[in-house]
Amino acid sequence: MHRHVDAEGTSLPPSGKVQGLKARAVLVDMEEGVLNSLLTGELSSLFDQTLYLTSTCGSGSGNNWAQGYSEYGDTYHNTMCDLISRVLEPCDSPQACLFMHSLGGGTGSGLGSRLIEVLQDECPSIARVSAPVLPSPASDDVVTSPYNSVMALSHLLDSADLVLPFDNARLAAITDDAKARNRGRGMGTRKPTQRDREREREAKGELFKGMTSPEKKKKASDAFRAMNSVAAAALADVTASMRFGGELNIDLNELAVNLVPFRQFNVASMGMAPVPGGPSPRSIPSAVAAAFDPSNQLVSGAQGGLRMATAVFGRGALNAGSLADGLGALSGMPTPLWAVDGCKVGLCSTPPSWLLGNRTRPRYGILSVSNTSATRGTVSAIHAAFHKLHKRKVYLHHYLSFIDAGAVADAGQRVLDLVQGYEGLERSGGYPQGVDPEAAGKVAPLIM
Ligand SMILES: Nc1nc2c(ncn2[C@@H]2O[C@H](COP(=O)(O)OP(=O)(O)OP(=O)(O)O)[C@@H](O)[C@H]2O)c(=O)[nH]1
Ligand SMILES: [Mg+2]
Repeated sequence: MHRHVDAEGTSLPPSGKVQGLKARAVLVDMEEGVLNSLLTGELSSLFDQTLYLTSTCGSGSGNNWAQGYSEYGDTYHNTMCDLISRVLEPCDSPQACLFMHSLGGGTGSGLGSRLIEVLQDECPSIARVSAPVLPSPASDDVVTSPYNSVMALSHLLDSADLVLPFDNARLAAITDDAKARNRGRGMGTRKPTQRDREREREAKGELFKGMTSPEKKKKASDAFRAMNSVAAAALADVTASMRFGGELNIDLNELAVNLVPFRQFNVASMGMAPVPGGPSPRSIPSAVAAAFDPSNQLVSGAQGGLRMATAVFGRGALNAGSLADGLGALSGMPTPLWAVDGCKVGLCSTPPSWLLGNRTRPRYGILSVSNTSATRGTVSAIHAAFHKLHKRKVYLHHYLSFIDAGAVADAGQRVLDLVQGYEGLERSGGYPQGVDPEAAGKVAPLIM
């Protein structure tokens, strides 16, 4: 994930004392100002100042997936290939790439989808793990986000090996809870504050009403900063065994194999305990149980459903035995017979870092990753928002400047097929269409 470098940024051999680190990362945004702020901001020394892609006209993709995917995707195809080879060639054994992008706008969703496909074409053996941010109706300022989300998701279903989404609604709820907790107890008895009123308005989707543009920007960037720290903490857990030692290592490519029993169901949901700003669990079993609890999930409605595959990452002061005790929490979830033993366990000896909003560094932390049919709820909400616009052809003409109407309709159908695929899985007890449970050996009883 990093290169060892000296003070001048020149690469050093991977063994030996670490003097400095450069992320093996490529930064992409079609708005030049956004990239400049990263390359000159607090974290600038972490990035290679030559591994980036931006547009020379610098105006973004206009919140239009199709512009990002088609126009910028075509224009910058060769540049993307070049960046991929420059970042991967110096690696001894590259295994996986992690893509962090939003699905609501035009660049992260459109050019992001295209970049994953370029990697798939150029280096098919490298696992592609996407960690997209799903828009939340309450705080989203992009009216076309339902189109962008469906277009991007339909591509990720085919091009990513594993999709680990973050739902902005969940990230906002977690950071709001942390703030309320920090303000102290007695929430029920005190007068509502300005922030409480804002949360109420957020819930009704009115947060930005009546605000001027700079006010909106400031509000959104403060909120995003806190929400991004939750997403960063989860990704730090997922990648912990690539950066620190521990008893049981899980690489991203292994995760992508273990969590996807059927190619068409490649979306998994994460949960953490503690969440940033949340209470520290009292014991390891309670931490494992909390990591599967709805209040600690990073995607809405991800609990319940049929559990097809699970990974549990433990970090800090715990060992395989203490973690195994906690895994009893899984036994309450409906599971097809073939998935009963399907829990991948990772153990990293370094505890999670000091989380934003926590007074003390947790001694240990758990991250759960579950591939369950409950993802149906999230996917179906994305499809419903898309369908509301698409059936009336609202905003469609913007997309038709870059792609044809059939591509939009096909993407909607692809996402709807996924929803129906989950329903079929639940009906059959864990066998997708095309797999006959009788022929596969036994009818699958559910373990409840
Ligand atoms: N969690 C989180 N969500 C964000 C952040 N910035 C934007 N979003 C969400 O992402 C969506 C908009 O995507 P952006 O990333 O702003 O758009 P973009 O990919 O730059 O695309 P264009 O601006 O159209 O070129 C909306 O749903 C926002 O709510 C952020 O820093 N954190
Ligand atoms: Mg942008």
